[in-house]
Amino acid sequence: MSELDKANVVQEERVEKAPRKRGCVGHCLKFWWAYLLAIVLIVVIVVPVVLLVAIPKIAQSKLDEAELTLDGLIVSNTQTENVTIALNTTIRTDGSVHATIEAFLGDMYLEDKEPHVSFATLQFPETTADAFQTVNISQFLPIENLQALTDFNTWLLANESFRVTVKGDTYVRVKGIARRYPVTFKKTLTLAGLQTFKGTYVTDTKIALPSTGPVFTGTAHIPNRSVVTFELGNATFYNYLLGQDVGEVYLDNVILRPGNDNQFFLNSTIQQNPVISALQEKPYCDTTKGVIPFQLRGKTVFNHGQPLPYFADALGATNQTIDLDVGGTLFNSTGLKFNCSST
Ligand SMILES: *[C@@H]1O[C@H](CO)[C@@H](O)[C@H](O)[C@H]1NC(C)=O
Ligand SMILES: *[C@@H]1O[C@H](CO)[C@@H](O)[C@H](O)[C@H]1NC(C)=O
Ligand SMILES: *[C@@H]1O[C@H](CO)[C@@H](O)[C@H](O)[C@H]1NC(C)=O
Ligand SMILES: *[C@@H]1O[C@H](CO)[C@@H](O)[C@H](O)[C@H]1NC(C)=O
Ligand SMILES: *[C@@H]1O[C@H](CO)[C@@H](O)[C@H](O)[C@H]1NC(C)=O
Ligand SMILES: *[C@@H]1O[C@H](CO)[C@@H](O)[C@H](O)[C@H]1NC(C)=O
Ligand SMILES: *[C@@H]1O[C@H](CO)[C@@H](O)[C@H](O)[C@H]1NC(C)=O
Ligand SMILES: *[C@@H]1O[C@H](CO)[C@@H](O)[C@H](O)[C@H]1NC(C)=O
Ligand SMILES: *[C@@H]1O[C@H](CO)[C@@H](O)[C@H](O)[C@H]1NC(C)=O
Ligand SMILES: CC(=O)N[C@H]1CO[C@H](CO)[C@@H](O)[C@@H]1O
Repeated sequence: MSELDKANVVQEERVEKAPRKRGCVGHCLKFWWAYLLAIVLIVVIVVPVVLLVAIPKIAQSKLDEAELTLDGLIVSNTQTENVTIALNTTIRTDGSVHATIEAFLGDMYLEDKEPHVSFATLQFPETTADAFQTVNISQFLPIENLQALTDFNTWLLANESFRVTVKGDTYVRVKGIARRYPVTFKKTLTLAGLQTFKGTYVTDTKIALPSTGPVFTGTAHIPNRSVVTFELGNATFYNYLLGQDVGEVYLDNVILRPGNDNQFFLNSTIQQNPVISALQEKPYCDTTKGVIPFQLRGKTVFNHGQPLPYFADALGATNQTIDLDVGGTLFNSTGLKFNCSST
């Protein structure tokens, strides 16, 4: 590019710039109403869009990202028509938003059972969006849907793990903004189930032989796999031996707890003949050395005289196998020893 050309370019630029400035002033003065209109439009449309659309969206997505964990669940004062329910929960967020989530009613239901029917409605207190906070709830709960509560107990009892959702409509207040924004609190928790008390064993077994029939007693050790504490009371079970109903098993004053070796006195009536014939059958007469598997299935649950169908029917939905050393107990208690029958 020659010197002259460069000068021309500079010249051209100058020539072009000057009228633009003048034009703007003129333009601005001439179209001041257009600029005013633009500012008004920003105030009237953009600000409300931020306030009404963007913030609620952010509030909802921050709430959706928050994590809820259940640290403890206690069901106590269990009566036929009501219970006291207590939950200790932790809510974790990224802590980036200064907001308050208003108190709300949260419905709890089994996530994997359709249709979704609430088994408990809990009053969740006002919370903040802090990075870490514990929310503990304790409330009296009238049983509004017996079937839903029974289903929850059944799943808790039978499954290795299962999912529960807490859902409620509430409002979020963001610091510095007067408006409250509607949001939906919806969290799905995965809870450990009791696996039909798999691993229960009975120690200190004894057999008494009163005229009314054999009475088998012992100490039941029930594993605690879940975070739940349940006040059951007095539970009665059907007792099956090789598919045959042979008596009843009683567990008194049962309060199931986590973080505790759940030990209960076990008392049962068992019919003599089916047990004696089992003791003479293979594999119980040789391989298992008198240890026989029994199936227990819930029959009734009474707490201080009140029937608790939501526990009884849950315990009645599945059979739980426990191995009892009947042969050894009988030998220790009575000196009787049975051999394999020849037939
Ligand atoms: C909640 O935590 C408190 C304090 O550790 C404890 O006393 C209470 O039993 C817990 N409740 C539940 C439902 O886990
Ligand atoms: C709870 O239920 C029992 C019956 O199961 C009833 O007698 C009692 O009055 C109920 N308690 C309340 C506070 O409603
Ligand atoms: C809730 O219970 C936990 C124990 O699980 C306890 O550490 C915490 O202080 C309790 N929080 C409130 C707000 O009571
Ligand atoms: C939980 O247990 C119930 C009852 O036994 C069963 O119907 C259901 O499919 C199980 N659900 C899961 C998620 O394991
Ligand atoms: C429990 O076992 C008994 C005896 O084997 C059987 O009749 C019954 O159908 C079983 N019940 C369930 C729910 O599996
Ligand atoms: C065990 O059960 C039998 C039969 O119901 C009953 O007679 C007995 O009193 C019970 N024993 C104890 C210690 O509960
Ligand atoms: C369980 O039954 C026994 C004997 O009938 C009774 O004394 C006790 O109060 C009952 N316990 C509960 C929690 O109902
Ligand atoms: C029977 O007695 C022996 C010796 O005291 C003991 O080792 C065993 O555990 C007892 N068996 C039962 C089932 O009580
Ligand atoms: C089982 O066999 C032993 C030794 O063989 C014998 O002493 C005992 O009497 C037998 N028991 C019965 C119930 O027949
Ligand atoms: C399976 C389970 O959670 N077991 C717990 C039961 O409670 C004891 C404390 O008594 C814990 O050590 C176990 O981990």
